Amino acid sequence: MKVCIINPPYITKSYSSAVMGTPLPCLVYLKGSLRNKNHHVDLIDAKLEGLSFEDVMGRVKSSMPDIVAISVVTTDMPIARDIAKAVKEINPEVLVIVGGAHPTSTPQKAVSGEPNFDIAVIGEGEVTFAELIDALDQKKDYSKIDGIVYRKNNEVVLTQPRKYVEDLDELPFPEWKNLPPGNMYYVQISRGCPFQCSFCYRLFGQKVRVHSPARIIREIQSILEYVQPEEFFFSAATFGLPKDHSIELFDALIDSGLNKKIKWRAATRPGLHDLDFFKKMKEAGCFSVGFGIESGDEEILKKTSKDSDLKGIEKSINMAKAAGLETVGFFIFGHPYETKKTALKTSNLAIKLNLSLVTMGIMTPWPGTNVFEMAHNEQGDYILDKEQPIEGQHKHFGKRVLLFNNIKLSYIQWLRIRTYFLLYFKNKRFREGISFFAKYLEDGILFLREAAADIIFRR
Ligand code: B12
Ligand code: SF4
Repeated sequence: MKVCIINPPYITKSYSSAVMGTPLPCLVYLKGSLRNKNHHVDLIDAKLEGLSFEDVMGRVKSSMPDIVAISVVTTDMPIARDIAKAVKEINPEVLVIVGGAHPTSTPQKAVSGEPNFDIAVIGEGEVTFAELIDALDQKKDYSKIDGIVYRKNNEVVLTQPRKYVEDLDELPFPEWKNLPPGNMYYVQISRGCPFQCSFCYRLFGQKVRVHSPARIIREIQSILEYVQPEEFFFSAATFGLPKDHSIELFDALIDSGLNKKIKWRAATRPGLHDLDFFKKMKEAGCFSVGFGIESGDEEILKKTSKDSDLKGIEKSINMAKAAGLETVGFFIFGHPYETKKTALKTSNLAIKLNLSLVTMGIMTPWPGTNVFEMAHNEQGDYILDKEQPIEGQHKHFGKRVLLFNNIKLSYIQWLRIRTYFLLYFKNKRFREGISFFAKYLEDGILFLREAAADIIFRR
């Protein structure tokens, strides 16, 4: 079978310029699962290569695959639909398979109302995809394959859920050189998260499953054999769980000498690690640690089920700084029951913590989350524009569908600008501030346009 696996292009050009250069892991994982099976597999990572929709379709047309497989997060849905439609226009016999966070969190809707998506893979993809492609190749019945959704006589059929792979090392070793070189590489450490934050969909369940340190080291070495990336991102829902595994990994990085050869970053949550842990992280080659801080209000923190408090947040950040790590803070405005007062506290906390970098997001009700349910049930002081499709719920599509009873979007936009500005200038980090604003100039203009629209339309 000739299979083409696609990571769709970014919707906006400016966004792509800021984050281009990072290969999408699931493409190499999925290709790995078809290794030694006599299939021909092409990968198109449009985001990595900065390809447009037309570029992608040009490549698909020239390779003429039997199957086009698309990886879809919710924000990619409009462009994934366009690709599937264009594929069917070229040849209606080509089968389109989708997978990723969006179909996984919306299994009932993954193919219904989507005439150009034939089959969706739900959950962890490697094993399901390999079984499915084999069945299609051998023209066998695929109705017994776990973890898929498809249409049969206009009915949507959902098969049994796919069980998670317990030992991640059983998954095929990814061959990153199947993609053009990038400047930042995600290396998967674990899958699953035991926490239950109200705004997050846990893609791979609650149980944390890990790759062995030996395999992680081997994967990094295999990447270094053909490219010297600027940095690695140790990908995990919450880095540092379980602790013993992390310590073993740090030791393996130190013993192999990789700690001196690579720079890596990771993201975790406050209140989980102590000073010794951060010091060991630093010794193992980590240069930056991100924290999901979310809010500066104690009550909101309780309501997000984040299970952290302001004291713990400050302590964690100070320890990471004391260990010599850069600190990144992820914050969200628009938590359930957010008010002007609580949002201002979030802005003030971000400035006070004097983090190396902050991202101030606005709540998006991703499917499968408590926030999504609350928004649909008009709880949490949310106002939802139900006319908008779910994938419209993102800033890059213009109109936001989630609004708030107690706080205007224009005020949130003002708070975001205030935070970015005061983080640098109140903390007297003038040079850094100027280079931050210069780096994100293009995004900044879009952001200001968005903010201006919210102010003009009094949203
Ligand atoms: C770590 C993480 C990240 C990391 C690394 C992501 C990565 N791709 O490895 C970073 C920081 C880069 C990131 C970025 C983003 N993330 Co994120 N991320 C997570 C997190 C915490 C864990 C996900 C994970 O372990 N990924 C590992 C990879 C291997 O999984 P995967 O790419 O989905 O691929 C597997 C399956 O989905 C499937 N699959 C995927 N594509 C396809 C395609 C086909 C054809 C098939 C058959 C199967 C298949 O098979 C793959 C292998 O098993 C989850 C939350 C959670 N607790 O689970 C959020 C989460 C997935 N992220 C989310 C979002 C929104 C994003 C961003 C869009 C944020 C943004 N605005 O830029 C980007 C999108 C990047 C992308 N295209 O993946 C949302 C997705 C919601 C949604 N409905 O779309 C989640 C669920 C968090 C939330 N807010 O609820 N993320
Ligand atoms: S936000 Fe982080 S800690 Fe919370 S459920 Fe998602 S991955 Fe887990």
